[in-house]
Amino acid sequence: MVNPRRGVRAVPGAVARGRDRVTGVFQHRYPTVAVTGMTGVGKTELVDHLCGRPAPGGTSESGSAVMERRVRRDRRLRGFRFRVVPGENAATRLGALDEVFHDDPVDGVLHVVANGLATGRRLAGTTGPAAVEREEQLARELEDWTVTAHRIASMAVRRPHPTWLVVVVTKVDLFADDVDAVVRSYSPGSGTPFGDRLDELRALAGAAKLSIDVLPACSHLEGDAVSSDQRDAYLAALETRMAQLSGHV
Ligand SMILES: Nc1nc2c(ncn2[C@@H]2O[C@H](COP(=O)(O)OP(=O)(O)O)[C@@H](O)[C@H]2O)c(=O)[nH]1
Ligand SMILES: [Mg+2]
Repeated sequence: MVNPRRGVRAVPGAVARGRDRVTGVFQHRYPTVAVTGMTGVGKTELVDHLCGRPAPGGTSESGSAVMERRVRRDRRLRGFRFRVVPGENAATRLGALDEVFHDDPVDGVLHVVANGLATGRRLAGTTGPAAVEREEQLARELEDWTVTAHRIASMAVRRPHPTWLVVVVTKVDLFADDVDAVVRSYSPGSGTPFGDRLDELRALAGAAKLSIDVLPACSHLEGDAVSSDQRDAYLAALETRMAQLSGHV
């Protein structure tokens, strides 16, 4: 069999430049998606579901702190590349944010939040230590979002084409009766601190440069508040929206 790439590589000059252009087109045919959010919100499990398989080995393949994952061929988001940014460890995290939002900017962003339930505690005990811990986690979510939102804004203003952001409100099995209200609290114009920062981000980037969606999700079921069909429906809706946003339908 002839290796077409090797054949082209042997030809210098204009043809080689043409090849670079073609390679560039090929590389950009499938969207890249940054996955951000603090540790424990559910980034890894969400990406496992979207890719159709668990993480290979569990460590970074690229030698950086960013964990690269590609969607399986038979999936709706075939070819999509996810670049998961670690939520903890300030130094590597800032480098990883630079990588996905500056050095090699992504096409879209999934920012994952969990309604203050990064550790997975149920909402049931709304008094005492659990409630305090949840308040702390909500504050950390907000801090994490503030750092990330700045990076997204500066990426969006620099680029000629629009960027998309989906705020993924996950772990909805832990607050199944409140999903709509919680999704609203993470939405633009909601008047919450998170919503205010979204509004600022949109004002900074410009509405034409940045589209914002907020979608519920669930990638793991604790108890039976959410059925597995319902979970699959949440994930399917998220995939459909990402495909639309990427013109990949
Ligand atoms: N109840 C519930 N737990 C979840 C969900 N998604 C993830 N988790 C759990 O939350 C913890 C952190 O998830 P992980 O994906 O490792 O978070 P990451 O640190 O953001 O990558 C794990 O124990 C997961 O099983 C969900 O939708 N519902
Ligand atoms: Mg993880």
